[in-house]
Amino acid sequence: MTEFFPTVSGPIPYEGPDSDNPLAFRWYDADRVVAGKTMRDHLRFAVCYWHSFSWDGADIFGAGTLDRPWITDPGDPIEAAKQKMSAAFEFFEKLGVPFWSFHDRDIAPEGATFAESAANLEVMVDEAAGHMERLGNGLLWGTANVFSNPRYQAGASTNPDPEVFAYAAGQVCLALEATHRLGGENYVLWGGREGYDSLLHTDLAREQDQLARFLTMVVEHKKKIGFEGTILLEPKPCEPTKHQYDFDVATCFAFLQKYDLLGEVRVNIEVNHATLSGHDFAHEVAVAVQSGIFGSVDANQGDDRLGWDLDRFPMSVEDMTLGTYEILKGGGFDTGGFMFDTKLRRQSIDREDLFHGHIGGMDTLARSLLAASAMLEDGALTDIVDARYGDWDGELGTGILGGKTSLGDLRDRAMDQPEITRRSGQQERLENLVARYIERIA
Ligand code: XLS
Ligand code: NI
Ligand code: NI
Repeated sequence: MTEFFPTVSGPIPYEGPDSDNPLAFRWYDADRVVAGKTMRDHLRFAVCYWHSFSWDGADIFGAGTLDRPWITDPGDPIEAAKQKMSAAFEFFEKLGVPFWSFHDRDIAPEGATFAESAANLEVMVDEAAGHMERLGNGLLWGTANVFSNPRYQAGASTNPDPEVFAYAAGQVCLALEATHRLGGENYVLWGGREGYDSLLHTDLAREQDQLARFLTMVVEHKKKIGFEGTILLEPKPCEPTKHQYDFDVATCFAFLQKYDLLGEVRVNIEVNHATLSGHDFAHEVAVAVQSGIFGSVDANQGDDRLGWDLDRFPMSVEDMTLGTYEILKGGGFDTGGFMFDTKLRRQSIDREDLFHGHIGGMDTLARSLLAASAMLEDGALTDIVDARYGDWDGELGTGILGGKTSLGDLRDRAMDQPEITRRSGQQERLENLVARYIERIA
């Protein structure tokens, strides 16, 4: 069998923070126990198939740049797909990553008809099952690409043409079954082209109802086939459409409530989608946790000055620490994990660069885990937050929240009260505290 990554023997070893070896982890020590669980079980890393193995570096301004010998056309599309899959599994094995993720069209070529596409998918799911058995790795999630083919130009479930809805439903049905067959822990629905570019030809109410019906059918089918993974929506505010319906976590929460899907569907939060929606990653996690819909994370970051989905590997320990802190505070991942929905930069053309990107991302998140869990264990911030709201447990607070006090009561009470004493919010002190936890990681 061709070896696609001959310069890396793998599995990538853990060598500690003093190591200068670029092909070693400095922080991610899979077996190290942190707050009662190994790093492997806390972080649940996954590599994505699409950007890492199906993409050759092409962008809207130019052709592919990356050295990707497995993306060739040997004449037979299934042989090509098998070759790509062996490159992917060689990479998963050498990196030493416990999970992977795919779209149906990443692993199997689209055929001339629906039936042909279905047959291709079946062959490639068998192939993947063989690789997974050999390697003993897991599938974090599967999904369907219902946005690339021109038939989806006006969306999949939100299309004005019910024929397109029906076709997409068939495709998602097969992708869900494939995910189930491969033991997937989740099934993801990113909105793709579920949104609009112009209100002049869009019926918002109909499109939302269609989306809800589609999602309900997915939930029904999940139960029918006995899939025990979690169904996840992936919020994103824009791109490719001007306004995506799954704008952010709060929007998804409202949607799930309105259509009675709470308890059935959670969210997959992408770090850079949070940025694009004008939020911090930590904010999106916190909103999901408090709404009971936190599921999984796509760990790719953006760039503060470029307003599109850049899919960079996460390199900011500070940003990731704040998000990881919210995840841990909420009890950590259940079926979710940190998935690298990440792209290399277009000039990082060597195959080995795929290792450097993932090693850096995994180390960033391992450091974030260490800082966040120390903060949580010491109660460094929780004690301050508890004290800050402590008066709500007193007579006044419980009276108000218990519904015993009226607006008029509070008017009367205010008549005899002296001016209120204010307290410092100490934001800078707390920011320094977080910085100290990050400095102290060991
Ligand atoms: C696009 C999304 C996509 C999903 C999977 O912005 O991040 O890659 O994660 O369809
Ligand atoms: Ni994503
Ligand atoms: Ni994205």
